[in-house]
Amino acid sequence: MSELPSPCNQLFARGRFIRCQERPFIMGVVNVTPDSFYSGSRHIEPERAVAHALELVEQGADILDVGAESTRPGAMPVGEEEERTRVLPVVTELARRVTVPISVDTTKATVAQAALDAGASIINDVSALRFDHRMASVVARFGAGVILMHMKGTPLTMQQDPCYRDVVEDVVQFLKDRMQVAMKAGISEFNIMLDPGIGFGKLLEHNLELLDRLTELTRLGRPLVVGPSRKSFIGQLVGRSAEHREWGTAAAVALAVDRGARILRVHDVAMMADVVKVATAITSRKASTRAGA
Ligand code: HH2
Repeated sequence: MSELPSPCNQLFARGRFIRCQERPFIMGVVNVTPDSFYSGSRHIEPERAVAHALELVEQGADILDVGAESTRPGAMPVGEEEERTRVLPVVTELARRVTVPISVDTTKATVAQAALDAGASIINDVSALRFDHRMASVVARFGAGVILMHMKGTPLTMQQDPCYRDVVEDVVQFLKDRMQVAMKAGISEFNIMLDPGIGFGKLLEHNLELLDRLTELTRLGRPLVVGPSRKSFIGQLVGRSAEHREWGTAAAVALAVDRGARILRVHDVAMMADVVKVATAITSRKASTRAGA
């Protein structure tokens, strides 16, 4: 039986109830970029990006995440105008054609504002509102959902010898602080999702520990977004390029579901939808057994 959402972890985006407490949601990645780390996700022409997004919805995506600036380690930043030009036609067309919520992966307030005007309802800010001081007020004004993600430094610097006292405690403290900043700026707690930022300023061991101890992040009381899809920590373990990391991704997704992830950000929606269904069937059985014991 599915768990009913408790009031403290309900999630809304522009007034719409996102039911990810009833079952984990799949967020499908749509990259309108020429340089994302996984070649299968690059769709720089808007028509191809839209076609790909529609396919992901067919395959079971509960949310679409449209991004126009690669955040892979060492990526060169994209200018504001260029990012807006890439993202807007795709969001505008998708807002007409899909009913699932559209998230936009950006750290720039002007891009976020234009995307929200065009019909997006979630801002996925990998800087957790740090890179653009106007971002929080844009999100607040629209009552948009927002993903606050942990990253050490910036995409240009984040993999330069990242070190932590205790990676889980440090990420928890960072997310707690960013949540306070967001709420002070007028963003409702009910609009916030949190993400440990797999691969963002983390060594292999940090990524593994965060995934293993993900349950500890659930004490923050907000839905957890987790994005392990095809990332390099999987490559380090299985010795394969990003094009051949779907099985490794499946293992990470299944364990993240077991440890409390509510939104899985993935490239391979059809495959990971099956993985999430099976993992959820097993974990919810454990929960109901505990409840009945
Ligand atoms: N990972 C990427 C981008 N955005 N957002 C959140 N909230 N969590 C993540 O783990 C995350 C993210 C990297 O993946 P991708 O978009 O496929 O790559 P690129 O940044 O190279 O376009």
